[in-house]
Amino acid sequence: MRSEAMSAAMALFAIGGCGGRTPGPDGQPLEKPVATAEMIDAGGAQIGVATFASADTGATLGLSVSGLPAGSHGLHVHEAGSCATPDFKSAGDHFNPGSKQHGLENPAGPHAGDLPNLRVEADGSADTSITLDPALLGTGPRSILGSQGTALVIHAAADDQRSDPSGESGDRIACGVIERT
Ligand SMILES: [Cu+2]
Ligand SMILES: [Zn+2]
Repeated sequence: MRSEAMSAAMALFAIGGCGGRTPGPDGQPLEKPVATAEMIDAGGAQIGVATFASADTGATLGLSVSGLPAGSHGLHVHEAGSCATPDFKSAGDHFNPGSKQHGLENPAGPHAGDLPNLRVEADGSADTSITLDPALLGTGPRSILGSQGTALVIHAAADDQRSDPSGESGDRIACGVIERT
C-alpha cells in the first residue's frame, strides 16, 4: 500500500516536475538534455518545448507542444538557428550536410534533419519521444549543435517523406531555435 502510494506520487512528480521532458518507456526521466528548443507559433507565443538528450542507448528528441491543429505534421531540423515570425523562413532549408534529397522513404535521401511526422491529438497537443541518429548530437559534420545554429520546425501539413526538397509539408507553423543547455 505504502509503496503504491509512493509510486503514484513519484509518477505525478515526474510528470509535473520535469519541465516538459518526456519520461522514457520505463517511466524514468531521460538523460539530462544536451540541447533544448522553445517552440513558438506564428504569433510568437510559446507553445511548447523540445529537448534533445543523449543516453547510452542512443539519442532522443522529446517534444511537448499544444495549440496545434490535430493530425499529422511535417517535422524537421532546419539549417539556420533563426525563427523569425510569422513564416519562419529564416530557418532556411532542411539541415542537409550530406547533400541528400528529402525524405525518410526517398532512396536518395534523407536529409540529416528529416524526422517522422508529428501526430497531434484532437486536443491540439502532442507529447512524444523520437529516436535520433546519435551523430546529430555529436561533434562531427552531422551535428545539429554546430556554430551555424539550427532550428526545429513543425509544418501545417503531413510530410510525404519522398518529395524533394520538403515533402510537400506546407507552411511552417511552429519553430524553435535549438540551443545547447
Ligand atoms: Cu521543415
Ligand atoms: Zn528534408
